[in-house]
Amino acid sequence: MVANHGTALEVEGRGGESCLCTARRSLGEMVCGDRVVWRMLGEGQGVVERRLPRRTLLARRDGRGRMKPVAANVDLLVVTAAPVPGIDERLIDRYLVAAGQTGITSLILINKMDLPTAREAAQLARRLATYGEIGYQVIYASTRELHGLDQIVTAIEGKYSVITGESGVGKSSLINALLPGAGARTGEISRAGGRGVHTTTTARLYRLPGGGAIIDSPGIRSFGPGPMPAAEIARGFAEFAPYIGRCRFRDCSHCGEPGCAVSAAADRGAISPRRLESYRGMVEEFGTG
Ligand SMILES: Nc1nc2c(ncn2[C@@H]2O[C@H](COP(=O)(O)OP(=O)(O)O)[C@@H](O)[C@H]2O)c(=O)[nH]1
Ligand SMILES: [Mg+2]
Ligand SMILES: [Zn+2]
Repeated sequence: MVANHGTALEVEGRGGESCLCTARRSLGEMVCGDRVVWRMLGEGQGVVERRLPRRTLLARRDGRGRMKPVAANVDLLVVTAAPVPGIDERLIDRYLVAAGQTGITSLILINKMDLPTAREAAQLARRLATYGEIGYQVIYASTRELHGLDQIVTAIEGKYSVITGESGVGKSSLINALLPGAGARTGEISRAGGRGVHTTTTARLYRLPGGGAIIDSPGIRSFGPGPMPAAEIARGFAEFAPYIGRCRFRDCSHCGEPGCAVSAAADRGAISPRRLESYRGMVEEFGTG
């Protein structure tokens, strides 16, 4: 499924033929990337008969605490951030945990690298070095100056990816830079808030020329995964792995218990204290014990 327009589902066949289908309630909540069995009824119109099982499902909590699907069946999450509107590592960490939980690999894309000075860029690279050290690919790019795009193409080629991140970081601009003619709508940064005005309202899947596809998603200011046990959140922090099971208490949540091997590792700089802080924030907010 290419896009869910609410009253209609836009689907695409193997041959690239696209079709608008009526959304039937019995199908349940449908999301971009869903694979469906559908039938053409007339010119560009059809009906979705059923949804196939999902290989992965990236979901988030909405303001009311309900889970909202973001994208289905993707292999790769491109977590995007930019010096404008600003980089929030805790938000990045949340995406990484949510993706890991459903079996999606993540990479981090820092866009708008035409904005910082060389000195600021070096500072930024130092600030984000942890991600590279723990095994995430970090790509620095500028969709405006078409810089770093070759690395992105190599990373996403042949895969199904979803691009997420705050509004205004340049997700839709990236789609347009990768796929001239895609026509993804982009927004000017509003002077008041420094954020892009709402332009992408529904997620949309774009096919890549070399196979695979990329899903553009609307910007969400605060991303939260669903409730999960602390141990599962900890699994989303790959660098904790060598210390798990080495704490004094078997059910240690690494939130300040005595004899905690994870805290000790942070104290001696073997893991980033900033990441531990981020983990603890998530346990407080989403942890179920
Ligand atoms: N300076 C700079 N601005 C960019 C870059 N990429 C996108 N923008 C601008 O950022 C704003 C938001 O872009 P958009 O693609 O709509 O962001 P989205 O909300 O993440 O989809 C637009 O004004 C773009 O022109 C970039 O690499 N450098
Ligand atoms: Mg957009
Ligand atoms: Zn511990």
